[in-house]
Amino acid sequence: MKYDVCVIGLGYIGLPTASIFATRGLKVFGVDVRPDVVEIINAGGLHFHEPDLDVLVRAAVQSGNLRAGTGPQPADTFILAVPTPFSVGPKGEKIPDLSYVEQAARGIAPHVAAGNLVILESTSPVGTTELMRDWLTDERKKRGLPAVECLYAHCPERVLPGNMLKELVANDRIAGGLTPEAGRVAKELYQRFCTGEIFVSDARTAEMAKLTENSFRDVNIAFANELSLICERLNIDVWELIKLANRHPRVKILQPGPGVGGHCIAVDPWFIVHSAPEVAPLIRTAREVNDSKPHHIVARVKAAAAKLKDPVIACLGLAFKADIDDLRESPAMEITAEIAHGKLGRVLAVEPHVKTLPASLAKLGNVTFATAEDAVKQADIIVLLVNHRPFTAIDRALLRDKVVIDTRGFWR
Ligand code: SAJ
Repeated sequence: MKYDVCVIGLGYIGLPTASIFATRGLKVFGVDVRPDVVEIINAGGLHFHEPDLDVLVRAAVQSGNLRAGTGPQPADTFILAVPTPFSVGPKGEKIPDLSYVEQAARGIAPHVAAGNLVILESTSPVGTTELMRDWLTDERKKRGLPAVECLYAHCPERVLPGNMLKELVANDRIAGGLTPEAGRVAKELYQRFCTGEIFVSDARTAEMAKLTENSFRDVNIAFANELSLICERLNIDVWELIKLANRHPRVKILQPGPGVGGHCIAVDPWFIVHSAPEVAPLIRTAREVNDSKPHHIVARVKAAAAKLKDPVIACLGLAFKADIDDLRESPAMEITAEIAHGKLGRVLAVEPHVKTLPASLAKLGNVTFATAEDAVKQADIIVLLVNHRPFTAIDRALLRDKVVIDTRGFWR
């Protein structure tokens, strides 16, 4: 059977994208290297949490328009939505790891036909769409298959974890073609579900636009984080300061916190730095400021713990941001682990969005999973790491006579 769309990678982006195309009547085949993920999806289930996504996936599978498997199938359009992490080089430099994109491009090579549209959705360094085309072409040659003319485009996603379904439909998008025709055809495809405006551009600009958006945010959060350090030194409430400064009509400072987590903002700026290191000192420094923030919080906890005998330390929140359950690349996890590892005290870890203590913390020995209420009651030091909504229920009277390190300005 020939599909309309074949989506490679059924993670945070690939699965919603595959599902939404399927619910709009296209025949979609989803591919993932993990057989357990394929099985869950074919049963109409979901292997991670995102509000309302379960309903969409179930509808897509039940309609018969979405099937998943571990290998690609022929289709008119192929969409690559695989991870693009970085690896760390010998001098600590961050090097984009494009191995998943290469694997996916080579994997679809035997299945493409002339005129197919091949889209890279993964956030990628400038030039990756061209590499994708080259890997695909090379793989066909290696296999003795005839060369085929395909259309190639980069169409980055912009959805915010926690609000994905709305943003997937409503956000404006960029369709960056290696040729103008590729951009135009990609635009037509996304118009199937996207109510936002779709701008056609070239692939390199589209790649850079995505990196720029997340770097913009990273640099601005770094500004807020640097202000928080300055204010601590000068004994000023940074949240009060930012609130006042933001009353200027052209000032919009973001919020300081315990660091920047997630798989996007803390990663993508490094792709720019890697491509043009000599001319990206600001973007690099912002990354360094944000990456240093967790260590600064741990130093504050250490100083407080040193004044107490056998302190109990409550770490409130483990996710990388408010009201989600995603613990990966989370500064809150990093801080909690560092506190436990440094044996600063007995640690009570609180995360209302997960059921058990993550294994990486459990193995440290001195960390116990607790409810917010128990942790706050028992602790001598309370470290607020994530501004989760359920924490508003904490009785503020319980904070009295305790050391409170509020990294988000939650209780000010
Ligand atoms: N953070 C702060 N202060 C702030 C805002 C955020 O410390 O004022 C922290 C958060 O706590 C979190 C991190 O930054 O640790 C990132 O959170 P986020 O909500 O800003 O962004 P993500 O990583 O969930 O999603 C981002 C979004 N990009 C932009 O807003 C420019 C999203 O639209 C992208 O689609 C996504 O990256 C992605 O996939 O690239």
